[in-house]
Amino acid sequence: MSATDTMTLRRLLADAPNRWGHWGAEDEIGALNYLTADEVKRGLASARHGRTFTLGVPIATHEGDAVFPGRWPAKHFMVADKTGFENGHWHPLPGGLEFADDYVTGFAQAGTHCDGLGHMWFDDTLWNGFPASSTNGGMTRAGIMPIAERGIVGRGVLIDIARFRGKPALERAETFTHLDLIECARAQGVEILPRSILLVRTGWVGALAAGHERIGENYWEPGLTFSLDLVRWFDEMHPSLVTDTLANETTYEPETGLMLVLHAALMRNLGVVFTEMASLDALAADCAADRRYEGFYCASAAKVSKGTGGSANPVFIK
Ligand code: UVW
Repeated sequence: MSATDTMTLRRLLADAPNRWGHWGAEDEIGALNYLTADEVKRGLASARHGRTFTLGVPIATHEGDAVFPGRWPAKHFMVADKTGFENGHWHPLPGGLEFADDYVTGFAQAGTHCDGLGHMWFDDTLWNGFPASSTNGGMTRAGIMPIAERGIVGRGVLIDIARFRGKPALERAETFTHLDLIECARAQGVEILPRSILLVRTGWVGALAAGHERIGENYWEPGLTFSLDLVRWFDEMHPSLVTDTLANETTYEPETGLMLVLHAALMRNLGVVFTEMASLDALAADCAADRRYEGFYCASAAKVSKGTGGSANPVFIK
């Protein structure tokens, strides 16, 4: 590339695989099509002890939730509580029942959440070739609803990259590749099978919650980084991707400086469903203790009508 050329996603991904049309012109769930009934049964068979882990992060926390720059934390308001009954604003129901009621507001793309496949795009085209204009006023194509209706269910494999690298959490901008995932799985004694749901732990969400990392100017989180080989590996192995970072990938591709390249290469082009900001630390500690890194993964997103994403509280059963 000459100095005057500008790298773009179109150029970067010109030779990368693309699965538009693979499941028909109307498809809105992409690689979730790979999670068939057989995969659900494979997942169920991998649960041995019945130990259950919920992977959602708390929302509307007092300290302020971690959110990607440009978003703001969820807010929680009490609408009815005991004080309201004491000061006469509320009255007991016939029979004497009183109640607490509340209201929560926040970004669909915050907290532990799944992305609709149309959440990000380039060249005016979303997943499967849907026009970018279909996002206007609400997602009429490739929003969260079809994914929420389907659910994300199968054999989950925890890949604890942070522990593998001997640190509580990866550093800012630290990257890894599919080869690191494979190597880490091997060291853990677990196999990444085709169609596995990969839960990749960097320790980042835990570090943000503990205040060891902050979201500020020049935010750059650690994560998977783009290469053509990585995209081809996803296209051959068909995994779903769950991570404990805000965007499931390192923020900038180190070589080109392009931002969120895997949202384009995996989500937009291959239909890989992203679940972000999962809380994986407790599960990881348990896996390290018993050396079992697989189990039954079951999640779905909130059915936000025309939404770009929906919050989730995935369950992992070992
Ligand atoms: C960004 O939008 C940056 O990430 P997410 O996929 O959570 O929406």
